[in-house]
Amino acid sequence: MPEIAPGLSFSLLHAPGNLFSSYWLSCTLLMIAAFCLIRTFYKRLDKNFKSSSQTSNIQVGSLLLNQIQPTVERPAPSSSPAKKNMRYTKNGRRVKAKKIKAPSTTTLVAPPCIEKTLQPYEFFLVLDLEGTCKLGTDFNYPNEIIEFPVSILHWTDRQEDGRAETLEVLNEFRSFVKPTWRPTLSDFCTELTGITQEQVDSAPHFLEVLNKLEAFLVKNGLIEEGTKKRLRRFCWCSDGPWDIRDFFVKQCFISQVEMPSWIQGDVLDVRFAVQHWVNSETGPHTKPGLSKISNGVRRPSLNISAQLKILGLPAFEGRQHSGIDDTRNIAKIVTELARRGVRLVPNTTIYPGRRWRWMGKHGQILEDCIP
Ligand SMILES: *[C@@H]1O[C@H](CO)[C@@H](O)[C@H](O)[C@H]1NC(C)=O
Ligand SMILES: CC(=O)N[C@H]1CO[C@H](CO)[C@@H](O)[C@@H]1O
Repeated sequence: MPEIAPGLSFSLLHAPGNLFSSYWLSCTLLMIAAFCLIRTFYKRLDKNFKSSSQTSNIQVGSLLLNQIQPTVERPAPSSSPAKKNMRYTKNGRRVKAKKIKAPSTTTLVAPPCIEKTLQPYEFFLVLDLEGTCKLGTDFNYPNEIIEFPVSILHWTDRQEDGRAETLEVLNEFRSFVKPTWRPTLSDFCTELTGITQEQVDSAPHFLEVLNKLEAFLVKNGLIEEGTKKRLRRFCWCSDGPWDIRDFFVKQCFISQVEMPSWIQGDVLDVRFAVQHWVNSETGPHTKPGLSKISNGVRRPSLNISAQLKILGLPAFEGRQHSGIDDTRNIAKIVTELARRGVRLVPNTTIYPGRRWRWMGKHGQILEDCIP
């Protein structure tokens, strides 16, 4: 039969009533119906597959995010508390930071930040000076430096583009210093700092300590021998602004020496940086440490112990107000800030020419003007 080949329209038009044609018509109709059914079925299947593959993509994405995060060892700046807890436990740290509440507006869809922070400085010189003091005196007193510790921190993973996150102690310097104006320590001072009269009596004077420190910086490749110019980009760090801004500037006046160029410049007040980090994590309305007004600037009052605690680090190691122990604990705080992706740059201006009322001529201390 030649009618077979032309198909449906031919048989409908030309073969009504014909038994054979009606057989083919039913067959064709059945086939069309079957085709339509199969097509609809596959369309549904395809739709389901597409939508399910989309959700599985999301799951894979978040799984990947969770898997990447701990191995990268650095939280996204606005990461969720869940991610943070995971990191702390992985690093075996106490999960103290639970106290820092993430703002309620934090969304879970924060993009993963796996890039290390750009760190413009190569080295960090942490120092925590101890000075003579009397009960009831403040930072306006002519304090003389009695302990001078410095801890050098350097990056172990700084890339060529300046990105880094891991700091390590490179070297330490420590010397006691013999005071000249008031060579006898008060009981209060010894109790506070743990520094004994014998320790300062047998210590070199400030100028000699400066020379030793200079030699130490030369040995570590930070300054040039002779010219004393900076060879590397380093930043001085201290807990609060007092060490260099007050103690060091006063001591230079008393010892009648110019402030060395290698210690001039802005410094990183670690306490201020920690407070800044806390505010950025919790929002500006929750301040764990009350701010104090100092020199017209709002300064946080978080002591070293409180900073360690808020960063989820182990408790203070050593003796509080011992210069070297304070320095080592501050170094840990700086290291932790770096690990958390804080850009470590100076945040405090130092004026080498700062003067106090008791400063007379040629390093003379005017006793009548001491507060
Ligand atoms: C540090 O601050 C905390 C809380 O503000 C306080 O309890 C503690 O006594 C302080 N420690 C020192 C050594 O001043
Ligand atoms: C002098 C200086 O560098 N100050 C900076 C201290 O840190 C705050 C907060 O990061 C900056 O805004 C200041 O410019």
